[in-house]
Formats: sequence, C-alpha cells, structure tokens
Amino acid sequence: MTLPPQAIDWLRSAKAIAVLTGAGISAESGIPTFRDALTGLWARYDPADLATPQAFARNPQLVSQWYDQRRCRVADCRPNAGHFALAALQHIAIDHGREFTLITQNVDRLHQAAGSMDVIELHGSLWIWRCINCGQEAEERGPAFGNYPLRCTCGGVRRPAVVWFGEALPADAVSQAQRAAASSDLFLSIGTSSVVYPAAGLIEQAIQCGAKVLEVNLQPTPFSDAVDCIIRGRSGEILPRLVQQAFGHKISGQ
Ligand code: BV8
Ligand code: ZN
Repeated sequence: MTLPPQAIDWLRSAKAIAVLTGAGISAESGIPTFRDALTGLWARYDPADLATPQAFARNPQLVSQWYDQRRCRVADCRPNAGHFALAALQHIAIDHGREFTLITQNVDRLHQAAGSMDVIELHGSLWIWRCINCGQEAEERGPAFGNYPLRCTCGGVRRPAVVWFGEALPADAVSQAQRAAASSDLFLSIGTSSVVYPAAGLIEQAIQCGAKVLEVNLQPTPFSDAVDCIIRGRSGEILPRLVQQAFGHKISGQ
C-alpha cells in the first residue's frame, strides 16, 4: 500500500508532533482491545461494567482477578513494530530539535518497553497496584497473585492503578496532554475508537488548534470526517513505513 505523500511531507516538516494511541496499537502484540469480545471466563462480562469503582466495591475479588489475568497476559506480550516506530520517531524528532509527545490510553506500558520516553499515561497502568487504605503504590511484575483481592501490608485491599469509568484522570497527565495537542502542528491518532472522553477530546482540540490530524485505524472513527488524512490499516505495518519513507529509518520489529 502506498502511503499518502502529504503524510510523509507533514512528518518531515512538523515542528511539534503529538501522538494519541489506543488499544489498537497493542492489538498486533496479542493484547485484545478493550472492546474485543472477551474470551472464556470473561465472555459474559462487558468490560465497561468491570472497569468501574462500583464493580470493584461490589466484587473486589472478581475485578482484581480480571485485572491480574490481563496483567499476566500482557507480561507475555512484546512491543510490535508500531510501538518501535513511535519510539524511533521520538528520537528522530529530538535529533532534529523538534517537539514530540506520546499520549496513550493504554495501560500495558508496551510503549515504554519499546523505548518511548516520557509517555503520558492518561488511564494509568496495569503494573501498578495501589492500597485503597494507605495509598501505598507498588509495581507488580511477578506471577499471578493467586488469591484475590491483593492485600497491602497494612491489611488494606489493593486495586490496579488504572483510571476506571467515572473516575477522574490524573490532572497533570491531562494538562500535559492538552498542552501538547494544542501546540502540535501534526497530531497522529493511532488505533483508538475515539469514543472515550476526555482522551478523545484531545483529537478535537488538535483539530481546533489547526494541527494537521492523521488517523491510523483499521476502522472509521467519529473523527474520520474531520481529520486531514486517514490511513486505513494496521498500525504495526503503517507506522514503520511512514517513518522509513519520511526519514529513511528502517524499523526492526523486535
Ligand atoms: C471521567 C483503563 C469524570 C481501564 C479506560 C465527556 C467528558 C468526560 C467524561 C465523559 C464524557 N462522556 C462520557 C464520559 C464518561 C466516560 C466515557 O468517555 N464514556 C464513553 C464510553 C462514552 N469517561 C470516563 O468515565 C472517564 N472519566 O470523565 O470522569 C470525572 C471528572 C472529575 C471527577 C470525577 C469524575 C474515564 C475514562 C477512562 C476509562 N478507562 N481504560 C482499563 O483498561 O481497564 S478506557 C478504555 O477504553 C481504554 O483505555 C480506551 O481508552 C477505551 C477504549 O477502548 P477500546 O475501544 O478497546 O480501545 P480503543 O478505543 O483503543 O479501540 C480499539 C481501536 O483500535 C478500534 O478503533 C480498532 O479499529 C482499532 N484497531 C484494532 N486493531 C488495530 C487497530 N488500529 C490499527 N491497527 C490495528 N492493528
Ligand atoms: Zn495499605
């Protein structure tokens, strides 16, 4: 597939690039997107029903187990060429003295595993678990917890440090992301269904502030008619091609 030449030109000439990623960029790493039909045990649950403070209050054991299973599944996954392409793009932007901000809705930290720096995590991380009693947070990289819910040394229950529906996003992450969207001259929206707010509002903000907006997605989104350019397809194939054609930089997939 040939890439739209204007997308290559914008990438080459952009002074400030902002990128928003969703679950779609991790799909090729083997991580089901939030809305993919959940397999097996979880098939009868709607993720939006599990990813809420009410669900956790009602059944901390079930919700903790769901998140721990997702955590263990991600532990076996590796970044794909799409993640590596964005990490390479950040280094190229820095070498050329340009602004680059990566904003993600994902909680898998595959961007960081691929080498991206200063990633803005709007929805937290599967790897960090927080005590709801004393607030202590710790990264959990080990095997499945075994019994649920996870307990803190203070005896309190520990929850995944992700942002659930109905919960406020970290204020500093939101303000940093909004500043980057507002000051970007190129905004890449990658693999997100763009229906969850306030994250999706960043796309609106980039459009309103006059950035060129490029959508990379398998499917149309509510913003498809408003963006400047759409590349339909897999981000793991499109992003490395974009970086290579714009800068001659070959992305290896591992
Ligand atoms: C809040 C972490 C208020 C947990 C997630 C307006 C303003 C503000 C809020 C709202 C609003 N309207 C409605 C709301 C409420 C709500 C909301 O947006 N609801 C939606 C459903 C209508 N928002 C909230 O509740 C937010 N909180 O606003 O609180 C507040 C304020 C102050 C004080 C108190 C309260 C919190 C939202 C965050 C929820 N947490 N994740 C977890 O992971 O378990 S959201 C979760 O779903 C993901 O993080 C992601 O952001 C979102 C969408 O998931 P998916 O659809 O699976 O993933 P994605 O969107 O990325 O879609 C996959 C895409 O990839 C598809 O388009 C597909 O085509 C594409 N794709 C697939 N494969 C590929 C690909 N593309 C390219 N290549 C491929 N290979
Ligand atoms: Zn505690």
